[in-house]
Amino acid sequence: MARLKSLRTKTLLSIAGYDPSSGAGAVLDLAIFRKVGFAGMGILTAATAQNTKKVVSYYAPPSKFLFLQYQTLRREVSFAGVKIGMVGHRKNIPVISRILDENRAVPIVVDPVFRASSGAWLLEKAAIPYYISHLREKISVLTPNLEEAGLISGRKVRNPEEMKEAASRIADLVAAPCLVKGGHVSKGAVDLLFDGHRYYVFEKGKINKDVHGTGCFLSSSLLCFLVKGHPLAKACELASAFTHAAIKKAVKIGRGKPILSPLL
Ligand code: PXL
Repeated sequence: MARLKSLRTKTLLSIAGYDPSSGAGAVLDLAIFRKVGFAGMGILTAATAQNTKKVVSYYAPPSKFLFLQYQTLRREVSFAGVKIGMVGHRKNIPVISRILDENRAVPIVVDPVFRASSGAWLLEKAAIPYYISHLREKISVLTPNLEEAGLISGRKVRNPEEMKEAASRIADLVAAPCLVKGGHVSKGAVDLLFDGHRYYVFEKGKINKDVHGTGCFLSSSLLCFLVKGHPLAKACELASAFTHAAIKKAVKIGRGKPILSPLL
């Protein structure tokens, strides 16, 4: 009986970086997958050296090794959904694109991680158009924050009107819906979805708390809600609310930003 249950448990894959503080990246993704009721597996694009204050450096293993990690898991497991976070190196982009080709039938959530909130670049800026072109027509939804939306669309994104423009422009570029995350410190921030037809605005209320890992939290919980069968707009609403609740409970462990714990 227990064996039958484990065979029915759906497995989600995170393709992401390792944050030793556990506040973001693959560690957080896997904790959320498990918290929501899925099995979680992760393949690492890069290992960072960071604490709760800042990213000091990172190392991306050769892209062949990323593919080997995927292939090795894939020999025995099928994935019910895939989340992509930090890419780490432009050479990982074609490998990720190939993995997406092999997982066309399941939800794919992409969180475009370009820069840590402490300022360090996690993917070279010049690789952004290359990255976006490799995601085109292969993903379910892209979830940039305001800065990432600006870097992808080429225009500043500071308010709900600019979020709307950026969301539709980005949806055109990737040929997929776009959820722009409206920041976590400004008053009355919103998340805004453009699904290719219309806009949806998710009010977040105000929390004056700058928390590490909110982007990873939102995108990995969004993947969970999609795989559970919710339509996109409902899944975004649930993920936005789940993230908001987690921000309220974030804990300060080091001297830097508070971090999220899906177990609290
Ligand atoms: O929050 C973005 C992010 C994602 N993934 C990893 C990170 C960070 C930010 O520091 O280190 C691995």
